[in-house]
Amino acid sequence: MSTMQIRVPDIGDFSDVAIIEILVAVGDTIRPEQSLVTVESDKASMEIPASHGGQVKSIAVKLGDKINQGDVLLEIEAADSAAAPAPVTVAAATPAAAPAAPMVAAVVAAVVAEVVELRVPNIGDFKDVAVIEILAQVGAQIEAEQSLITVESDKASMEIPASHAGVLQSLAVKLGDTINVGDLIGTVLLGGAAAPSAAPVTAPPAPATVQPQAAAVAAVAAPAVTPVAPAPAVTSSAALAHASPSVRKFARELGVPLDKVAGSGEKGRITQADVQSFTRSVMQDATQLGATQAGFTAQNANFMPENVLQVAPAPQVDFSKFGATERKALSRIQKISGANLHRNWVRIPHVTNHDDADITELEALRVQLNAENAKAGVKVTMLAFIIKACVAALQKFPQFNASLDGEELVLKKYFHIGFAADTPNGLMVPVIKDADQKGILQISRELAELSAKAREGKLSPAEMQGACFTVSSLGGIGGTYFTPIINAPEVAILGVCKSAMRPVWDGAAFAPRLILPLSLSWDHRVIDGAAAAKFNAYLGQVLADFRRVML
Ligand code: CAO
Repeated sequence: MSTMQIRVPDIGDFSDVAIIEILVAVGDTIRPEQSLVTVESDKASMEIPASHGGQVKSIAVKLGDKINQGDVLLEIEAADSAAAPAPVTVAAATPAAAPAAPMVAAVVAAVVAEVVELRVPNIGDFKDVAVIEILAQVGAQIEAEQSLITVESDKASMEIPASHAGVLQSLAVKLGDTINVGDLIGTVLLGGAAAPSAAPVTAPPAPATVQPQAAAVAAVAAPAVTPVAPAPAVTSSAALAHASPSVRKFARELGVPLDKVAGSGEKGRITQADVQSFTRSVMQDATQLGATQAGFTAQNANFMPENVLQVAPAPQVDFSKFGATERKALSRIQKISGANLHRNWVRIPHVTNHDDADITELEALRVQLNAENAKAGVKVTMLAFIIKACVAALQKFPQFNASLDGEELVLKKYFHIGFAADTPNGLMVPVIKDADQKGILQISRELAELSAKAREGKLSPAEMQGACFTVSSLGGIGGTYFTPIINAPEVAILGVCKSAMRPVWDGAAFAPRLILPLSLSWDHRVIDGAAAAKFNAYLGQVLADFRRVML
């Protein structure tokens, strides 16, 4: 074993580039070519891989440090065989004959009269890289060095700037195109102000910096970003959020944590508009935080409390260090319900009361009803009775059938009960409308129909709207008690778990009784503990003796 230093390899013309991510930790065992740090300039970002494998003894850099070729990154303990010839692939990837040049090359230009073709310059080992952003519009005046497009490989992204100022006449690429050295990006009319949108430019000013030439300029203006080594099969989960360098810079200036921003671009890429809308959403939430409104607005779906509450960001862990991993995108429903649940959990001061209901007799009735109705094809589950019992409790305790609107309580005179349904795509909450006016068989029928629709992803928006109160039943699955999250703008939710036979003292002896565990979460701004305890107790009484539903 020997100790060796891992240094920054030849990274082309990157100099004084800031470290924005450290991808390894002391004690990690690293492989040659594993990414160690991510650096970023104002135009490109790249990961710097290890030249050797071994165990990390110390890290010589920290976030924000500016580094250059030759700087020490890490010290590792390497097996002696590994310390021999350095298998550095990064430096080798730099085109050997390329002259020193700006970090991102000027675009190769071929000039025809006053119109200059903008082509992809030498971008080192970048091949078939995807265009992920178009940064300029046809008809717009562009400046020399202004970024035209962003391209991205699996390890780095870079912006390709214009070599000449003028009016962008055409774009030859679109999002998703893959490009290579020499490909046409577009054409620019040298000099002149932007054309009015409808009118063509008829009198372009004389070219300022490029002499008209008949043939394409063959020489490469400069090498571009030094490409990094090929990605290892399992990449760091602490990998960069999907955003171009300019968006990263923009986000940094605003103090926006990119890992909290949902990307709306191609493949979930974060655009400047996403950063702006995140900022708007956080600002709005910050101003609304003190308000006593539980209502949901689409704009605050991305609410990130740490931005307001100043808590530390979630840890970024490279799980692949500990074993094999696989990444799976959240479903659309998971994303939507996740944002809503998060908001509700943060905004509503939840308290959960647990209680038990004796459903021995009710279960006997349920079994009997199912025997009688077997031919009718309607299966009665305990959930139908629970929904009906909840209606009775809501009628007795109206503040549970309410929503908070500013400093007023909206008391509802209707009884629409939502129920949580577990579907392959995530949690959905269909609604049984006017449950007070429906019998157990009708509610059972609707439960079955709505559950089936939920699982098939066929619920209409109307079938998921208007609930006053929600029941989340895990009774068919198991468990004893849990703490359900209130489905805002409702003010309470009942969680139900699996009933079980338990010995209950009847004053003289223990008797076997079927006990249903109840968990009622309630909004402490609207309800207090005494009311919640009474609600649960009454619910228990109704379930124990269902005749009380008629009271
Ligand atoms: N105790 C004991 N058994 C129960 C029970 C209870 N509280 N509730 C239901 N069961 C039994 C049913 O009687 C049925 O038994 P059989 O198969 O022997 O007839 C079995 O459990 C399955 O019931 P079910 O789940 O099909 O029907 P349901 O009406 O009770 O529930 C639905 C329907 C859609 C609510 C349920 O299928 C579901 O999706 N539950 C999950 C809800 C959820 O995910 N909540 C968590 C939200 S927070 O993440």
